[in-house]
Amino acid sequence: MIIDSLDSSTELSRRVFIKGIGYLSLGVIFSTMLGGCESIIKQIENRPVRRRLRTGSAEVDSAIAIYRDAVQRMKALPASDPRSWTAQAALHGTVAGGFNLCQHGNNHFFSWHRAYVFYFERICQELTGEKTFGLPYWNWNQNPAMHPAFTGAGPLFHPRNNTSVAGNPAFSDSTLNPIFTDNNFFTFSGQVEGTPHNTLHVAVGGDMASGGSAQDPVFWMHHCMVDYCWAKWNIELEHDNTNDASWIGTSWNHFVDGKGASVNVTAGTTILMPLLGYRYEPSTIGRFTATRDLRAASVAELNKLEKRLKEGADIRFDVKKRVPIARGTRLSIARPFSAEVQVPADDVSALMEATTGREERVFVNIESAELPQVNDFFIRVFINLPGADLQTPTTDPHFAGSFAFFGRHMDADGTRRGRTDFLVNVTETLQRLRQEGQLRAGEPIQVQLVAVPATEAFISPETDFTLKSIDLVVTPVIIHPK
Ligand SMILES: [Cu+2]
Repeated sequence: MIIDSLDSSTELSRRVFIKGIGYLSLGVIFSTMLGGCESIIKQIENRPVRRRLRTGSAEVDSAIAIYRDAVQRMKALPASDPRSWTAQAALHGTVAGGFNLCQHGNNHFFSWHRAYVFYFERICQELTGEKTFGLPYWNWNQNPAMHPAFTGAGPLFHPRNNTSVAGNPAFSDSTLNPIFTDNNFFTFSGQVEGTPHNTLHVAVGGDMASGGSAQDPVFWMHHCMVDYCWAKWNIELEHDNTNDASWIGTSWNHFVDGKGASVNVTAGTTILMPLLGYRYEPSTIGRFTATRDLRAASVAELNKLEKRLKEGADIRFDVKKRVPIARGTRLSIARPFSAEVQVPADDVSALMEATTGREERVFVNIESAELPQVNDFFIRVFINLPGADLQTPTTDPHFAGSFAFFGRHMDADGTRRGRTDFLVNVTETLQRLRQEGQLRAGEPIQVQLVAVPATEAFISPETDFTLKSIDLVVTPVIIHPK
């Protein structure tokens, strides 16, 4: 407990965090943070601060200057040094070779990338001598245009297709609000990955849309934001992570610390990183405004928080009802796709109840049998709008959401590297259409998919691929997890 260690030795403060499976390596990881004679509270106050990238802030300008210096120093290291720019990017993948160790399309998307960004930050701190340096994050919801430090000439520049995601619905409040309201760890993670995360990679384009994405200096600001999404949801909005023992105990040994020494880190450890290893400057995402900074928390509050983070909750992805819409369909990106299903009366009432009771969520669940050969497009999902096409605005009441592909389907070793199943929350769309009399019991429910190019036109308009299934799924809302 934090409170126990306030007036105790460093040894005790280390021991506190090593109780239970998955937290074993914390003492080692945080030892430099927890060393010395400062109180834990002081140490928490002095943790690196990750700030929202923006112009007009001297603190952010100084973080950018340190980052620029770090990038130059990493680029100057030989590729044989595991801390070099090339070696760090290669952990994720390479442009030529595709994806490597990164976890996408599974439940370690958040945890693996948190560890990846954490040790990258440690390397930046070590190489620049700036021990309290915190990576800034690109809050694409509040600041859809890329920070100018990345677009002008210099070490932070990289060739890209787009430097702004303004107007892209994947980063809008109406997309992000329901995602951040979702208190199920699995569906939250899946939606953040498939929608804003994948879409940002595809929208920026160039290396960012490939396995070599971490070659682009802006990758780290994007993944710092993805990490902030998880931290905001978990810490500020007080939703719980899974307490599944195999999830907590999953470990990786391919990261290195600031000195280049190998570390072993578990997913359980990553849960405590935003409490003990760094601190986010809070900012707004959708309707969720910036809450109080953790720095202002009392010892008792931190104590409680640490306990809650470590406990997690018994969370599963339960599908209460599944209504199949389509199976084994060929999707051609050049043409809008529409599938309809005559939903049995009972199923319709179940769906209707689900959307009125607010105790359940309805998702369109799309599973792709493969990842497309090119990924320069997003997929928009509409309900009951047979004429939906590229011209249909995302303000149309039938528009439900969007997602993008990112990753490679299968490696030689059979490991899947990419998300092939997507969840688009259609609860509000169904409610709206029902109110407007456009969705009645006994009438078919249709799902339209429209591919939208990330740039002016598709690279290969003839691209097509197979969707394994399109379903409507109903999941219970977690009210009191435990
Ligand atoms: Cu990514």
